[in-house]
Amino acid sequence: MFWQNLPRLIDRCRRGAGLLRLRLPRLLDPFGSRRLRVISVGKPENFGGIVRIELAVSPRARHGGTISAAAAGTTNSEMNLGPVEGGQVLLLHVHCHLLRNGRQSLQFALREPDGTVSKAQAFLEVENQGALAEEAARLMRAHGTPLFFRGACDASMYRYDGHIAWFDGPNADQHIDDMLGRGAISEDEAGHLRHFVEHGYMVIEDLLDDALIDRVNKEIDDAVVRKYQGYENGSSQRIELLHLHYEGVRKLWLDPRHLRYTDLVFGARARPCQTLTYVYGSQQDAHQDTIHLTPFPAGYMCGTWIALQDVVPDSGELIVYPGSHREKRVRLAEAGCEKVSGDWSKFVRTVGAQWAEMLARYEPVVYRPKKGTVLIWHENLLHAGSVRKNQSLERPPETPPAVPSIDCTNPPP
Ligand SMILES: O=C(O)CCC(=O)C(=O)O
Ligand SMILES: [Fe+2]
Repeated sequence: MFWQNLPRLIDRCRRGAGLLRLRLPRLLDPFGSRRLRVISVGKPENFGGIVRIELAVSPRARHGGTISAAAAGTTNSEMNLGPVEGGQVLLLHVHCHLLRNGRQSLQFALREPDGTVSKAQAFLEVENQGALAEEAARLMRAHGTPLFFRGACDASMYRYDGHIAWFDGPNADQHIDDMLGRGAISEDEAGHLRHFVEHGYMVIEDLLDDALIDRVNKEIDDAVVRKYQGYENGSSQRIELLHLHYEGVRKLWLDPRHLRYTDLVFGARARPCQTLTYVYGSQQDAHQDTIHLTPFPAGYMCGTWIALQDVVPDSGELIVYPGSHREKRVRLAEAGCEKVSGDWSKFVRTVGAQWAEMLARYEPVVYRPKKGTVLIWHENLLHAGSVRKNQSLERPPETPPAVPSIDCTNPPP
C-alpha cells in the first residue's frame, strides 16, 4: 500500500537517497547556495594567449556588489574588476602569458555590500613555451598589462614599441641568411621569406593538392545549399569559422604545408585562429588587418589566403599593395575611434581616411592565382577585394589567419 510505504519514502528522501531531494533545487536554481558561478572557461590553445571566462552572478545577489579575481602563486594578481549586479553574466579575460606554465587555479570573488563573499574557481592549463612567449610576457610585465580584464580587449593595454619582429627590422636579410646557413630553411623558402620582408607577402604555388581542395569545395557547396550562417548564394557575404563544422576545411586550416611558412615568419609555432570563406569576391575596401586581428607583439599575425580554384579576371580578385606593410599600424586607441558596434561611419572618417591617404603611395597588384596556391600576407599589408565586374564568377578563397601569441579580437571558441 502506498500510504503504508510513505513514511519510509519520506525518510529515504531525508537521508539523501531520493533523487528528488538532491537534484530538484539545482534544476530550479543552478547557483544552489552560491552567488557566483563559472559558466565556461576557454581553452588557451584556441585563444592564442587570452583566455575567456564567463561568470554568472546569482539573481539573488544584492545590488552594489563588486567582483575580484586572483591567481594563485602569481604576484600582484589580485584585482578588483568593478561593480556587478544580480543576474549579470560577466565576460572576463586572462592574459595567460602572465601566469606560470602548468595547471593554474584562478579564484573569483563576489563581495556584496553586506560583506558576504561568494567564491568560484576555474582551472587553466597554461603552456606558453619558447622565446616569443617569454618576450610577450616580459613586455606585458614591463608595461603593467593587467592579468585580468573585463569585457573587450583594447590595444592600449599593450606597449607595442618595445619589440620589433625580425622581418620588420633592419637585419631581416641577415636573419634569413643565418637560417639558410644553419640548414633550417631551403633556398626556395629563403626566397619566399625575402619576398615577404620586401613586399609584405609571399606566394607559394602548387603547395596544396587537388584532393584536399576538392573535398573542401564539396563542403562549401553543402554550406551554400544549406544557407549556412544565412549565406545567400551569389552574394559577397563571408562565411565564418567553417572549420568548426567541416572536417575537410579543418584539415586544410591545420595543414602543415602552409603552417610551415607562418612558423618560419613567426619563429614560433603559428596558431591558426579563424577561417573566413568567400564563395564570391569580398569587394572589401582596402584595409590593414592589423586593426581587426591585432597581435601582440606587433607583426605576429598573418593572413593565409588559399585559392580553391583558378581565379579569373573580373571575379572580384584580391588586390595587394606591395610595400604598404611598412606603413604605420593604425589602431583604434590611437586613431581616436571607439570600438564599432553597428555604425561604421566614424571608423571610415578616422581609420578609413588614414588608409586612403597611405594607399595613394602604392601600386595595386591584382592577384590571380591557380588552384592550390597559397598567399601569406603581413598583418599590416594593405589589401582589398576588387569589384565583381562579372557577378556570376566564383572566386573562393579560404583565409585562416595565424597568430602565435595574442589575438586582441574575440577569437573563436
Ligand atoms: O579575399 C578578399 O577579398 C579579402 C579578404 C580579407 O580582407 C581578409 O581575409 O583579411
Ligand atoms: Fe583583410
